[in-house]
Amino acid sequence: MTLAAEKPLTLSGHEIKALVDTWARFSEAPDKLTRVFLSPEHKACATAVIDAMEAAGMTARIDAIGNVVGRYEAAQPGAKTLITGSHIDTVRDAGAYDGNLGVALPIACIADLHARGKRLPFAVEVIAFGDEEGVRFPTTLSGSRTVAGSVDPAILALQDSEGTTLEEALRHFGCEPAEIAAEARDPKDILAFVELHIEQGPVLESEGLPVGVVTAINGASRFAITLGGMAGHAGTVPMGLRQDALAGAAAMILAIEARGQGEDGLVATVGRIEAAPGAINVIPGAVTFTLDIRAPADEQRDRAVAALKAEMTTIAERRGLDFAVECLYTEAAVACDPALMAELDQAILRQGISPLRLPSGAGHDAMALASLCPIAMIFLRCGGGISHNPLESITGEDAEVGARVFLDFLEHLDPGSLTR
Ligand code: HGY
Ligand code: MN
Ligand code: MN
Repeated sequence: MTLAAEKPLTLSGHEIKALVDTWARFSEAPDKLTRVFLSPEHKACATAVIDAMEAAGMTARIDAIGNVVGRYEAAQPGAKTLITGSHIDTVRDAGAYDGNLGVALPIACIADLHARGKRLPFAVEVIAFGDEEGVRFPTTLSGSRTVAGSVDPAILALQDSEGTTLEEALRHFGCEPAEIAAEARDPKDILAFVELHIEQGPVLESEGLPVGVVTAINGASRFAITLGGMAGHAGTVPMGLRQDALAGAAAMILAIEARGQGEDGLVATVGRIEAAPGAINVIPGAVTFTLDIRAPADEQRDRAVAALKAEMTTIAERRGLDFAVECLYTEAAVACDPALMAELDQAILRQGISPLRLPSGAGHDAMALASLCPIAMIFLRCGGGISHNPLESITGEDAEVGARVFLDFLEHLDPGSLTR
């Protein structure tokens, strides 16, 4: 189903939710939603997003890094551009609304403007970023960093688990990597980046509010930790003579958990672990596991990383294990722009809702755009605060409130009122 441009969008939240639900069918598996960067399902979803953008009166294209870029021109040529959007790649066995709602909802708002023949004093770009989750390649935010002009060309050589490089995947997707640098926006042309995203936490639901205004986004670092021990016979090697890489990893994982539990605001997660050779009767000789660590303040996160590296080194030495830590990604905490937050407060108040301010524990493409322009985020309530889980849910009613707030924000925004 695409948004019907001939039937002006009534800002139906149910239509927005239904659009996201149709995109959820583009998955690598029929029984769960998994859509990784530059996959066939990413391409299929990108095509459906283009259809929705064009039905809403926008021009749309796939850029050199695989983002979908929809554009709704301003009333006057030469005006600045406000960028919005979010990501359409997902984690494994994902919920449907993480990222994707932040693409469908602005498209619905543009469709409403288009149906009324209304143009704004600025252009609007809705971008469906292709790589926010960083599931396929050991990097992330490559789409938003490309737009911000901060992407590292070295990522082209990164390989996925099949050995395909990001460059090969881009070419297969129909992109020309040599054109990535030219996708960087000129800061003087950009007004702001405003992202709508589900909260992925329980605060709005506990406050009985459909939307909220984000104050800041926690910084995050991701690591791959590799342990080398000695594979051996499970029946013959005495416990005291083992160099068991998996038991060593277990000790480290408990130390990671204890550090996160011991500090307010700090969160630390081991999301993936692989042990080799992986036979029931063989002492694991090699283990790789991931660490995702976040905090509101960068110095708190850096202190925790340094302390954990020291603890894991001690554990490795005590157990006779080789130990290596590779940083895959790090992104500083970013603050949202006060002038934009105030505008969003007003838009929410005009809908008769009290504007709650809240931080984001989750990372977002907005972190990467913060180096280009002022950023802000609107959070939408999600059921039980559940996310990164197929039980993730929203209501059509809340989607409609989100669309009314975002459209109101767009129609009241005076480009001259924004600093920077
Ligand atoms: O990990 C995150 O916070 C985001 O979902 N990529
Ligand atoms: Mn996510
Ligand atoms: Mn997300």
